[in-house]
Amino acid sequence: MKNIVTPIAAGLLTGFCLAATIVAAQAKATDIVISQKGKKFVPGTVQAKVGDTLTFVNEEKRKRHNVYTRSADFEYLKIKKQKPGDRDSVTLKNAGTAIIKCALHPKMKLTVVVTE
Ligand SMILES: [Cu+2]
Repeated sequence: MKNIVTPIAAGLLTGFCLAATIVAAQAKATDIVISQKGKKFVPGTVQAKVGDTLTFVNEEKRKRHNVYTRSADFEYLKIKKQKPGDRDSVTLKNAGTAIIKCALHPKMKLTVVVTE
């Protein structure tokens, strides 16, 4: 009987530990709000962690924006089109530095420094 109970107990313990780790990781994730206003990303630089979300809010009266990057490993940071009032989010999957731009306004630039 001992031989059967021990692996089950070990399995349960591992399950609890995994669940606790996942809950802790989710609790730490932050939503970082970036405003697009006056043809700028505000703020222009953000520090983030893997798992955090970047939420882009177009606060212009008329202008449209979009979000893209040519930074390696961050190609998924992309929002095709944002009308005034639109609010779109992307979750950071990896560490590194991403330079985010808007194709419609080449001077718009946002630097995102992502750590583990
Ligand atoms: Cu723009």
